[in-house]
Order: sequence, then structure tokens, then C-alpha cells
Amino acid sequence: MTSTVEGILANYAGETPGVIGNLRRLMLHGRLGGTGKLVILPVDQGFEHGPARTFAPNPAGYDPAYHAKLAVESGCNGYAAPLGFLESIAHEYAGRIPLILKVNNSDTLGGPESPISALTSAVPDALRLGCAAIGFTIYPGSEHRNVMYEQLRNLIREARDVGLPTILWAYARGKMPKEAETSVDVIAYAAQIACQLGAHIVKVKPPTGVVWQEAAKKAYESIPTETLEERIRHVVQCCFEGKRIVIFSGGASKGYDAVVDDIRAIHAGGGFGSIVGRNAFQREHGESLKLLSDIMEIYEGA
Ligand code: FBP
Repeated sequence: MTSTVEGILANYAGETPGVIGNLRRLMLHGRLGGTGKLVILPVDQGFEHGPARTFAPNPAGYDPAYHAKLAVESGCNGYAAPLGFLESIAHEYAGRIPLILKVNNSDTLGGPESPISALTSAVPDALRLGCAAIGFTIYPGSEHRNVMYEQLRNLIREARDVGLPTILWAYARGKMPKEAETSVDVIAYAAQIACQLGAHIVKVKPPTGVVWQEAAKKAYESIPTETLEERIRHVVQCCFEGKRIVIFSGGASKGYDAVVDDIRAIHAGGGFGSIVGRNAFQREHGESLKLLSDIMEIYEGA
């Protein structure tokens, strides 16, 4: 099983031992440790969407300790959150589960047209909190995207120098309709940009069958994109032919079967795993544990 992990890490051969070590740490941790698959719990939605929308469905989640405990109990590979949440739990959880500091965040109180996240913490915070990686969001599609790409260039360099890998949330958003944000061509493009920017792990939304860019329509005539499995395979191919780890987000809360169907398709299409937030922590505790367990069971399958 660990040879699978070493095979993946061979694709990062140019990296510093610190970065490789932390990627190994993420891939060897938790129930999926050694399989080359990852399930990460992200809880930045209190910042990104607001507290009531995020935590009212399961009020236990207003407490930061709830999420760290859920991530450990369920056997996740890692737990990602902004500075405040991590500061309140790191003394108890650093070393018990790989922590990922989300170093930029945006709220939904401003306009949707030109999104850009604020730098809300920094590499020294990640080190101080005992993190295994930093997380950063880019919005390809925003008129501010080049600012984000340039911020990231410096940040990846700084994080790499101290041995921390960067996980990139690549969300197309800005001057495009909602259906474009998750279209297969735009998701694949966002994933490729993330890899080109030097991300060690890329995170995107599962793509729909829509092809949005006029200029890409011809190319997509010969790319199979009918099923989610095919679209996942295409996104993996766009992440350097699978040489960069790409994982897929869970999205807004939905029914158990819909979540599980998506995970089956992600697994079948060669995706490296999931980063599932609301679909996990917005459920009642026992149900979250069951769903995360069922998700991990799918990823354990050959
Ligand atoms: P979810 O599983 O809850 O979608 O979490 C993954 C995530 O990337 C979060 O880190 C982030 O806050 C959220 O998605 C953003 O979702 P949206 O695009 O709907 O604002």
C-alpha cells in the first residue's frame, strides 16, 4: 500500500524533503493512510458563507473543537480551517491529525463580480500551529485573478522553503454565470492553472457536462464528458496526466445517495479523493460519521 504513496510522491521529485515529507504525512494518515487517497474535512464556511448558514443545521458545529474531533474520529487525512478555528484547537490536535491552515479567505458580504480573498494568515502561523500544509484559494474568472496568482507565487515559495506544501482551492468565479463555474472545460482549465502555479494538491468542484467557453467547444467534441466519471478522468488528465494530486469538493448539503454517487464517480474516474465539508459537519454527528465512513470505504475499494 505504501508503494502507492511512494509512486505518487515520485511525481514530486523536484520538491524539498520537507514538502515531500508533509505530503507523505497527509497520505499516510487516517483510515485511508497508505492508499494514495485523501479525505479532508474543510471548515472555512463560517467565514466564507457566514455562521448561521454554516452551523445552524447542526449547532454543535459553532464550537471549533467539534470539527477537529470529527476529523480525527472519522479518520480523515487532514483538517483544514482558517486561523481562528485552528488557533483554538491546535494545542490539542497538532500532531494528532495533519492540520492545514487556510491562509486566505473571502466573505460573502461584498459583491460577487470581482472576488478576491484577503490574506488572513501567513506561513509563520502555519509553522507555529504545527500544520502540515497551507491552503489558498484562487478565483480564475475574477478580474483580480492575476493579483491572486502573484500572491500565490510568493507564498508557495515561502512555504516550500520551510517544507510546507500548498493545497490550492481553484474556484472559477467572477464574470461568468453560475453554470460556467462548474462546467467541465472551466473546471479543467482552473485545475490546470492551479498545477501550473505550483500547487502540490489541487481542489476543484466536480464538473458538470456543460462546455462553456465557445473557443473550447471544438476540442471537447472528441473528449468523452457524458458521465461524471469521464469528466473526473479528464480533470485528472489536465492535472499533468495525474502527476498532481487532485481532489474534489462535496458542495452544499445534499442527500446521502447523491453524495455517495459522486464519490463513486470520483473514485472510478481516478480522482485522488475528496474534501467534504458541509455534507459532513452539517449532519447530526452519528450520521456524519457514517457518511464519512461510507465515503472512505468507496475510496478503499480497488
Ligand atoms: P464543502 O464540501 O462544504 O463544499 O467545502 C469545500 C469548500 O471548498 C470549502 O472549503 C469552501 O468554503 C466551500 O467549499 C466553498 O463553497 P462555495 O463555492 O459553495 O462557496
